[in-house]
Amino acid sequence: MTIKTINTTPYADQKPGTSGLRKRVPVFQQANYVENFIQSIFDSLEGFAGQTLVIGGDGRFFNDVAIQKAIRIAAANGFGKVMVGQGGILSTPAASNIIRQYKAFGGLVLSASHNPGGPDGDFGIKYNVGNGGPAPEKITDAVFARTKVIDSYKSVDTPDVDLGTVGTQQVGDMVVEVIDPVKDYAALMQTLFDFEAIRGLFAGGFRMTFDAMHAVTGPYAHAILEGMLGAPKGTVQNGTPSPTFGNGHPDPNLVYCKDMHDLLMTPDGPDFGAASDGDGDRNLIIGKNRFVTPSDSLALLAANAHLAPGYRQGIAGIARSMPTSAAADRVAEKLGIEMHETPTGWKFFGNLLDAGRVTICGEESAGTGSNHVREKDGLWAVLLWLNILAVRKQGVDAIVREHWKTYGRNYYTRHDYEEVDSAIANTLVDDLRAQLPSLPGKILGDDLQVAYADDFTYHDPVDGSTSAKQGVRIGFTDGSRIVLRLSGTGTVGATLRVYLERYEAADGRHDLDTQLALEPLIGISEQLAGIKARTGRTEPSVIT
Ligand code: VG1
Ligand code: CO
Repeated sequence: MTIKTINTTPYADQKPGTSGLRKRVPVFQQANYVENFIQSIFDSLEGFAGQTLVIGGDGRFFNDVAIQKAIRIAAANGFGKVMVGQGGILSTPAASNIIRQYKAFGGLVLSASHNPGGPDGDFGIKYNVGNGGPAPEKITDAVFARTKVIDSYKSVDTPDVDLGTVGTQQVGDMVVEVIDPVKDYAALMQTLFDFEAIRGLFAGGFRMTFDAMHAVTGPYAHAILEGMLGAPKGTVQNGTPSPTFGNGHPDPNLVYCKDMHDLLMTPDGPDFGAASDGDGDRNLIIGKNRFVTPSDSLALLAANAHLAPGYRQGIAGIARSMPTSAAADRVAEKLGIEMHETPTGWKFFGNLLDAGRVTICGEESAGTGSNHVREKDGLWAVLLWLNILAVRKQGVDAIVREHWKTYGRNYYTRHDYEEVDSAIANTLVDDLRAQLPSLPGKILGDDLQVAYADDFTYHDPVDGSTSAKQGVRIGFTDGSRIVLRLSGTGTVGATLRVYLERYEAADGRHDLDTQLALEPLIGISEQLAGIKARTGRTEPSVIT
């Protein structure tokens, strides 16, 4: 088999964001765009000769094309084996598990997650390291530096690999093993949760609806919920992955899952609703008459994890991304365990999980997970919820209310302004940063006093690395908080995210409307940042 070295010219825009490189599909379709990026990843790594690379994606448009390119480049660069999901499918948490279980060198996850797919939608490529988690910044920085100067890539001349059948094939000197995308993941879930108890729950008439959003969790949810756990057929909706996600937007939030939300608010609706995103790492949880915010869900899962067999010994610690509400902090405090605040993006949890300092992690963006893999995991969260419901024999609403009565409630919302002009968004953030030193001590709104105002810098306690400029935080003396940052996953213009939080004590009022409860903070954020005046928007594009 001859290895070809093909000349190429660099692209200037291949900087990985919060979770890999994400661009519109036509950008990825440019000559050598995929090749340059994948070769730059391999050029930034050492010691993979003869080792295994895992490849899988969420099945979106262009997945099949990119996988064939990735396999050829991997063969030409000297990997010994590629493990790829049948049909090119692996959810992000399943890919993480395969990397860990088979001690692979690393993996390529082909996904733009919750972004829409299709010829005009988004595509993405992310590299995960040997612990199964997203590459740390040290590697993504090296990859970006390499993309700016790359002048050739390696490939082999072979026909496309047949991804339709499980089994092994040969590409040059490299073995390609097509694997069942669901089997190992389902087996892992079985070690963590009390499947017997959950089967009992369904057998007792518990009614659930799960929306796979035409994305990657369909096959997993069919196999686990309807197959292994005995949920009635039809529990899983939109369960066949489609390259365009059924022309939908596979983001499990109250905008794109509004119908499910409304169903759960009706008296004869199901007991429990859940959804996951394009690549299967996010989760939305809605109980009968109770939407659970992702920040609350993290706190609740941490407080109740010991009810599931995999966490019976208790949890070592909790980590949350900085914009995530402090609800989990109160649980950690009560349990007397470590609590960590990290920048946005799952890659920052890896070191803490590897060091055994935390067991459960979460983000306000509907991501929760544990040390079972090194990615957030949508179905894992759903199964842990089901395990808790089965053991506690209470509904979601009752459990949430009890939690608030014990720990207090962190009212929480996020306002997104999408596709804002980048220059305007950057100036807005710069101007806000400039105000920060003058804010502490000031009274804003009617009566809120600023306790601190800074741009978050993270010091990784495990490897000592520092990540600066991770988002503006303005904290108030009553525990309220405003956070503002620019998204690192958008593909057009800038997305401005404003995160608002207010704490209400255990004996306080837990039944306020969230947007009303946070109105004073919404006003202050507007006063400080001038979002409406600068962007011309009258309201956020998405409220979660
Ligand atoms: C967003 C979320 C972040 C999440 C990231 C990847 O990033 O805020 O919490 O980790 O998406 O999730 P950003 O930079 O746009 O705010 V996923 O499911 O898109 O891989
Ligand atoms: Co995702």
